[in-house]
Amino acid sequence: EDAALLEAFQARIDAEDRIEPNDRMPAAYRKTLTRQISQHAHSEIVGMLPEGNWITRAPSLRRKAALLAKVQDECGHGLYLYAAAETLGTSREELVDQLLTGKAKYSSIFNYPTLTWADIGAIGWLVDGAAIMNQIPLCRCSYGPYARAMIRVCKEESFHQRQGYEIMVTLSKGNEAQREMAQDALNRWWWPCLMMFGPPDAASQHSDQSTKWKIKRFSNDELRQKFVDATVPQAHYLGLTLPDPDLKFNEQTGHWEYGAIDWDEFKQVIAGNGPCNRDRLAARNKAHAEGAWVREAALAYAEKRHARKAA
Ligand code: FAQ
Repeated sequence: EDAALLEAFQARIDAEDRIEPNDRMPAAYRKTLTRQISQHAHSEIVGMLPEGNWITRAPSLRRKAALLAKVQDECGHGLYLYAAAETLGTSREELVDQLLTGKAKYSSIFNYPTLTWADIGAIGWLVDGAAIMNQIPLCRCSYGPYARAMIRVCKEESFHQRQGYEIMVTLSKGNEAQREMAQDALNRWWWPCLMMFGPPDAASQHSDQSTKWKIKRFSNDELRQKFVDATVPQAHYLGLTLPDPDLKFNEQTGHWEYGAIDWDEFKQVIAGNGPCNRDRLAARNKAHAEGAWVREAALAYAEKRHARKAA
């Protein structure tokens, strides 16, 4: 790519200019953003599945209405993000195809099962909590359509997080069985949530370039630490114990230090071998196949209208 373009582009980035769809941009910038935004979209869509599993079993009408709204929000985020990714030149059909054929990644976290109602609390509290930590800085991402999408998405994620934490508060103030259910959910979701932030900085292949291009404003490890620091006191407020014997507060740094993350587990999940990877892809493929008639009908209708206008 020509050096003058790269230099002029970097100067715009350094000046905190927003890059818009019709602007000239390096091919690698387009590629890495298409990758990140589409993976993010896939995560929202696949992310509907673990929680969707509990809509019919929510313990009250109020809980059901909130969960239903949350899962619908996730669908909206996915569609919003596909639209943002499309502004970079790859069609939504192609992006969805990459998900359905297993070529594209989506967040590792959605390959874990939701075994009890407390998992709905833990997902809202921890998974959405982690998502917000990662997405607030993306509101200042250099690519305009992605940054603008994140503003609305973050507002909704913050409702999701509160919804989840409130479930955890209710369960942890409940009877012994409810407290145990809350603790068990925390035990199972804690470590996978720390993995959501991606590999450690030293192993993060995209970080340097994405930081230079101001796609990323904080490193994977920095965001993970912010999440731990924000979340540990919340767990203590609930009277729950974090499943990490090495967790300790460092008075000097003011940070909570955590134990070693099992990066082998992370690699396995990303490679398609997590507890639910096969189920998740099968569910998305089934839904896509069952929706074929809707896409065909919409297309036929559009063609008919077009023909009528032409006549
Ligand atoms: N899972 O070089 P890096 C949500 C991949 S929140 C799977 O560090 P990067 C809301 C990475 O893609 C979840 N793969 O990469 C919700 C790359 O592979 P590639 C979605 C992961 O891009 C809540 C390789 O590892 N949020 O959905 C993961 O600089 C509740 C090397 O990594 C976003 O997507 C992982 N956890 O940093 C919905 C946020 N981590 O592409 C429903 C936007 C890394 O070369 C219910 N994304 N990989 O094949 C980002 O901020 C970044 O892409 C990172 C990764 C931070 C995730």
